[in-house]
Amino acid sequence: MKARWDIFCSVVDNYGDIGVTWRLARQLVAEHPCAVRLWVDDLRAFERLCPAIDVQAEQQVQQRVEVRHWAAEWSATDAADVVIAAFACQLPAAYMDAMAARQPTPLWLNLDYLSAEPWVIGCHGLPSVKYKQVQKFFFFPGFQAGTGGLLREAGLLERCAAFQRDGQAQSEFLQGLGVVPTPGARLISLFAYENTGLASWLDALAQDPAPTHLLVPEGRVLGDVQRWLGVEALAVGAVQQRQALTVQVLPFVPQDDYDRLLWCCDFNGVRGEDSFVRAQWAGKPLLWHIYQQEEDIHLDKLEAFLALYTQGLSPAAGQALADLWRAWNGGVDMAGPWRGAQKHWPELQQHARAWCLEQASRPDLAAALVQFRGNWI
Ligand code: TRH
Repeated sequence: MKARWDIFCSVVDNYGDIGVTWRLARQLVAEHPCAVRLWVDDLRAFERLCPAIDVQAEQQVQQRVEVRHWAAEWSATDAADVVIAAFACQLPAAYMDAMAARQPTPLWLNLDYLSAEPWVIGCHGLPSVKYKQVQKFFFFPGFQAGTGGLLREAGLLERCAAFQRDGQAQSEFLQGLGVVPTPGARLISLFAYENTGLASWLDALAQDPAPTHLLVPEGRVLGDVQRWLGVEALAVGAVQQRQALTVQVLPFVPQDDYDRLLWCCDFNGVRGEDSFVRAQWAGKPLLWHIYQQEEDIHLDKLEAFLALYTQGLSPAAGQALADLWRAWNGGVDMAGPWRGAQKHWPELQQHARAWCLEQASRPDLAAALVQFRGNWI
């Protein structure tokens, strides 16, 4: 019999919360004997990643996942076998009572934010708070053994490799987005938050002898792009050229298409949590714009990831990559660090592939969750 899972997602900011939970829900139903209800408080944010969502529906099925609107007014419902509170969201009080009343007691997990910090290994799987007799556990995604791993669907790397080998499939996909890259141009995607360092990077790309086609999905960085171009507005589909740099605005596409975009590009600027992981699965060099947190604690996370990721790179290439990422996240001049990274490009490319394969050799997060439950029972 299928185990019943409830995943609760409160959309706090941006698309990471829904991006991660939607991906997890789909994978659990596709690859494990699980029936999943995904409770989401903001269906409009969800719609951006999954245009089939009916934002008015209290209840609907999408890709075999039962999607429930998590309304402010909670209607009584029974508790599932496994309950996931994503990113420490607060469950409805009545649902917590339903959990406590249920026999057998459900497994209650907090799916935490992704971090490469070493303490994560020691905290993954530990008991957290208790509600009546229901114990909550920490579940930490991560990059190392002893963590919950990363979301990675079955066959993902194979699909990516097949697409990357198929020039025609890539051209057709890009054409579908209105993109016809200049022959020989380096293709870069850019998904980022506002960034004061952007102008210096775009200057460097424009002045580079090699052409670049920069694809910018609609979103927060667009204002900075617009200012650099000196234009009033930038609508989806807009194409602007400055010297060697072509800039094109893309629509926000469904999650699976966003993967294809990352797979097509030579270099991907990503942000937050989920796009950051997807860019790693693309096996291409990447630039991470980390989600800013109070008191700059995100910088510790950045350094922790860099410490792991640069292992296996030569000291010079590791330094160049770290300089680039630090400049980007500091919002400072990118021209020098960008040119510095260019000198190590073949090594950075090879390393991105090796990192991807190394990460893929670990159990994926959905499998780890199912395993955790198996051990708990
Ligand atoms: O949107 P984000 O900035 O989300 C953030 C982070 O997760 C951050 O850690 C968290 O604290 C904060 O939200 C609340 O970045 P992220 O995580 O990459 O999520 C973006 C999602 O949007 C991801 O699932 C990919 C998806 N996406 C598309 O589906 N289509 C697109 O065209 C693009 C650009 C993104």
